[in-house]
Amino acid sequence: MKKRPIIGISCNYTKDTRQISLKDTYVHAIMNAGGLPLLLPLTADEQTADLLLDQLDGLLLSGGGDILPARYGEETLPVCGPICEERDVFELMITKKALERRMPIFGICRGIQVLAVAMGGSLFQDIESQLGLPKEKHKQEPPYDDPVHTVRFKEGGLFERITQTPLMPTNSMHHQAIKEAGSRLKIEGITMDGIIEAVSAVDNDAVIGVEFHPECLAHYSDFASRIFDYFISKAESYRKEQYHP
Ligand SMILES: [Mn+2]
Repeated sequence: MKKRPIIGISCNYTKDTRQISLKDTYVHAIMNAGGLPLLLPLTADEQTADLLLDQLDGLLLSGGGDILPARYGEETLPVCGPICEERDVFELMITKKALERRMPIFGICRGIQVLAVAMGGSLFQDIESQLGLPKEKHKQEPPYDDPVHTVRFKEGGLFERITQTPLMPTNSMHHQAIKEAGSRLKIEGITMDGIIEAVSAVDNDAVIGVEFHPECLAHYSDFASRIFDYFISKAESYRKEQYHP
């Protein structure tokens, strides 16, 4: 019996109404690529996080709000958006644990930022005010499957290999971005205005992140669906490595 790789997806948390939530575009992109999505609860308990990871073959860090700047060594500026402490704590903990296990990780939007902070990097708290970029360039209005900028992938790099293109038209729904990728992440793609939009781990090509939203493009963009196919193939390999008959 063939099992499908199980992909844990981190969710949003709204403390006021005690609601855990996730856009179903993530779920469908994982299922269409052959994975089995599992929505993750939030916990600050280390043992619970370990037990969750025991069930998974891959970790998808989804989009969402901002990370507390103190977690990357900065004071919070007025331009920083709302913070969810529970989500910061859970995602940074489970990401560090997944990295230790060498589990495949795919960070999207906030997820690439979580990946960067977990690996010692830092963020721009607001690219519009800190870099003087026009807001509409990276924070588009719906529909979100409409490309608004182009990401240029590193020549001969991992993302060029995955997507089979040097230039990928992408959507954009973020006001923060990676400032310093740190020594553990390779920069794999940037926009024409210099924003880091794709990374991979220096020591593990199963750990990737993007600032754009391929889950909203995957139904018609081969480039976007190839990224999900790649992630699921890495999760499949990881599952086989873990399985000891
Ligand atoms: Mn962008």
